[in-house]
Amino acid sequence: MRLASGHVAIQLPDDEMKRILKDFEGFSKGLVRLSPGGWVLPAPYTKFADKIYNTKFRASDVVIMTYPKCGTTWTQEVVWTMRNNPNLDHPKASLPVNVRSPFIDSDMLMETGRGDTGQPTFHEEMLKKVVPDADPKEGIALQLTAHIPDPRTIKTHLPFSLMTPDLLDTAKVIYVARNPKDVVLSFLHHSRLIKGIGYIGTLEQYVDYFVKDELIYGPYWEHLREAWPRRDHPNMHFLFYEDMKADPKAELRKLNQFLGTDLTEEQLEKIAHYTSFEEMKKREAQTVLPKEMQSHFKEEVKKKDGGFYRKGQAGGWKSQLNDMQVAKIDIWAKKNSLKLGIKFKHSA
Ligand code: PPS
Repeated sequence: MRLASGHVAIQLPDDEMKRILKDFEGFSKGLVRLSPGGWVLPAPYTKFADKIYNTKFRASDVVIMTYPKCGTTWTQEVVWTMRNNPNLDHPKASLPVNVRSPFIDSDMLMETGRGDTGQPTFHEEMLKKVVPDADPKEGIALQLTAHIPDPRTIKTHLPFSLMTPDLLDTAKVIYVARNPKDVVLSFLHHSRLIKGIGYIGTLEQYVDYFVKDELIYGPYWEHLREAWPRRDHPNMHFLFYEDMKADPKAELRKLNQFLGTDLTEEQLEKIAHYTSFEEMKKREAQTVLPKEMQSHFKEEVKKKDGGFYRKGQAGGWKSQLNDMQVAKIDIWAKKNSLKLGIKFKHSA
């Protein structure tokens, strides 16, 4: 199938899908691989791809673009708060992050994870509140994106090539990158927690999926390769998770300039505290894992390994990956990071 972006989407062959389904129980609707780029995405992506690609962005939009688990939600909360809630008194601040700041490509994931009861899902209910006459089949996230008031803060895990080519000339983009060794552990946890992914394999196998570019939204390095050369574009802000972790206030100051929000030092100080790992974790049950979504995640994984906010560390991989896993990622990372000229903190 040819997409508006010019990519061709092909269903993964049966034998490959069979192998993947043994480890990822949630991908029952299949996966597609796009050419060029090798992007791996849930098969329902093809239903929404052209609508996402043809989305009209506005000058007041901020798009937060990341490979999964690189600090998207943190950045969404920081940016939404800076632009909409600078004095921390907004009445809707405890709504789910993805309702205030829609995840434009998430319809394919909701499709994949859609449940068992036949009742309207939590997201469908949320959509009805914002857009009463919307038809959820046309895309919940897409319609939320179209209807939330300006200024919009939009999340995507898609790379530049799957978004409209004039994105950067129209809207502001914040690209967030994170050390792949922490990403793999965070993504592993997420893949076990969320039933729509339903990963039941080992860490060892998951590292293999990662370095073979078989996880959704990958290849990881290709995602970065499309963003890194654009880092000096005036509408682009390139952010490292590790820098936010080391000095959130300094990164918020840079964002204040980039966004033109003109916040005071005191406001930035309060927002840095409000968006710290500990504070965001306290709001987890409202903003990312509301009880209405309980059927979408595995309670036993949450109890054992943590919820959406797992550890929130930079370099946490050092106590969790063994030498063999580190070596596999190093070989793969060295080849790619040298080519790109990008360096991550906490790499060794
Ligand atoms: S997703 O599902 O792809 O949108 O996930 P994403 O939000 O990109 O990444 C989730 C990881 O970011 C951590 N996180 C934070 N770290 C530090 N400070 C704050 N405030 C914060 N908020 C989220 C979150 O805990 C996930 O990382 P891990 O390593 O799994 O803890």
